[in-house]
Amino acid sequence: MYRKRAGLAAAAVLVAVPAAAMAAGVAVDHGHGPTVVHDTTYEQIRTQVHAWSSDGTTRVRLMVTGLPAGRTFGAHVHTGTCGADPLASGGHYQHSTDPSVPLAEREAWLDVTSDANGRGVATTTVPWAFAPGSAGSVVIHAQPTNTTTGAAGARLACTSVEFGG
Ligand SMILES: [Cu+2]
Repeated sequence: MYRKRAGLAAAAVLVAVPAAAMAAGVAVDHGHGPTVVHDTTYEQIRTQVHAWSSDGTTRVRLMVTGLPAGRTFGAHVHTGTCGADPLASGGHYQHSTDPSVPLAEREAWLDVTSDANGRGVATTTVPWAFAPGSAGSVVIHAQPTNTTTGAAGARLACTSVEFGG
């Protein structure tokens, strides 16, 4: 009995996860932005990104305010962090490059539709966790995502998020 409790305590110290996250068994990542706006038409937008991972499943939520009303914008998790160059955020994060798996299942897409007040929320759940250091931002694009190619037009704004800790 005593030995078992001691072992658990040692494991908790080694992992060094914050107590609140340990209790829920969930890792949480945040981003508030946008970090960089690439199109000055969108300078008034505000973004929040939250990601929760547990047991190999990850849920990502993008909240945006200040958008033009009633439009859908493509949005994805990208590999790099945001920079002045719109391409600094890199390509789409791909958990797998297996072409037999649909793109939408191996990338994290967060296409967001604005309401009459210019607010939008998008949530996606994927059956994997981000590899630490391999996903660094959420990019909002000018067009809805083409589900075959993943393309979504110009990069409007970028929010840096350290996915996977
Ligand atoms: Cu994208």
